[in-house]
Amino acid sequence: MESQDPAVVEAVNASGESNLEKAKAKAKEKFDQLMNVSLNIAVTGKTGSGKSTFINAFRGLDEDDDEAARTGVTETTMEPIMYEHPGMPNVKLWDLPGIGSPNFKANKYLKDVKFHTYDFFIIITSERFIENDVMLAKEIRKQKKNFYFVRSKIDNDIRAEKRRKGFDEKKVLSTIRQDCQKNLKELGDPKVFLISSFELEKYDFEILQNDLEEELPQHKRYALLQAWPVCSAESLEKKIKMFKGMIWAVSLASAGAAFIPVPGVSAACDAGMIVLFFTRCYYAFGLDDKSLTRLSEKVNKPHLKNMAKSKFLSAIKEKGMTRIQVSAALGTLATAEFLLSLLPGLGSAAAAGISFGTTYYLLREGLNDLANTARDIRKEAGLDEM
Ligand SMILES: Nc1nc2c(ncn2[C@@H]2O[C@H](COP(=O)(O)OP(=O)(O)O)[C@@H](O)[C@H]2O)c(=O)[nH]1
Ligand SMILES: [Mg+2]
Repeated sequence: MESQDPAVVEAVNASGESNLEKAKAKAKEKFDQLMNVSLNIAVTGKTGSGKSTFINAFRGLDEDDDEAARTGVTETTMEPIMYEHPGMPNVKLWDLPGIGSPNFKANKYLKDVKFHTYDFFIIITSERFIENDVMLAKEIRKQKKNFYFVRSKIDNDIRAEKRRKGFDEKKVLSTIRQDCQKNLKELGDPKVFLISSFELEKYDFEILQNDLEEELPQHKRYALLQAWPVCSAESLEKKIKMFKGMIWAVSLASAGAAFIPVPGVSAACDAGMIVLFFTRCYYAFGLDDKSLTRLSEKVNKPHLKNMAKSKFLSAIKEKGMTRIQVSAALGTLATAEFLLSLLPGLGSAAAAGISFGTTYYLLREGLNDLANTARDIRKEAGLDEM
């Protein structure tokens, strides 16, 4: 091996490549995948089935947010409407026109909405699936794309059933599921995911995520995992693990030509790329203002927002703000020394100059800082065990 720096050795080992040069090339490719691979999710179904509400919930937005899709309105457009994920511009949700009309033609519909744009389709109903849903699914299958059946507004069903004597949630869910599946037999009994867009942490939302992850190609999984809303402690841990597994790639991709520390010169690493990485963690962990507002209102604990105040997190929020369209060259005016100085006890490491090892350290500790904040907020919200 060319370098004896233990951090370099570790990163090269993690890459699975035989030497530094190959590891760097692979790192650049991985970093690019993490930031840029697109994911286009088509959401379709009858008008009123809950498409727009689902899209807002997925994007972590309230209905009254400026950037939210309008809900509870009659669909007037025959064009798909695209909604970017607020923190990940490469992930797009498409609100497709309703499929309610009696003379619905699935193949024309798919052509009209440019079906090849999408990685997969979510077909939503708030009641039973009808013939149009089935025809559409068949046509999607013909085009060799995947579809997922979602039965929405489960919270409504549960609320109504709760009033009855001998209420048993499991039974209610199982009845709805069977009832939905009855109409889908000819498709070979596909799964139906029961979902409430107002309570993503309940019912089948997480199962849907797991199934999607299994069926998507590896590079698309990064996008899905980043953008999928945190709906449980496990889903948060899965995200943390994914980002941890990327540290070797980010450190190698952001490393300058020099692998030896140059005191006082932070050109040894591209801080813009590092900020970009942390910005993705920040959104993926639900630490952005909108997600925190939504959460604190939901559990009625306004002080939750004050928990996202570590010096490091605040800097990422400030430096990495808004719609960073990938370009690490955005500069962001942060240096690795500056970021290091915000992590408790690491300030002195920066004084020695940013070596590859310190970059590695910065990535690991910075990620821990954000991950721990996200964990603490969930606990304080009463979502996870203390
Ligand atoms: N209780 C409940 N209401 C929902 C849910 N999803 C949608 N809705 C309501 O159903 C209505 C139609 O939803 P919308 O998203 O506009 O449907 P779209 O026409 O398919 O886009 C709105 O009043 C929503 O608030 C849900 O999961 N639970
Ligand atoms: Mg709509």
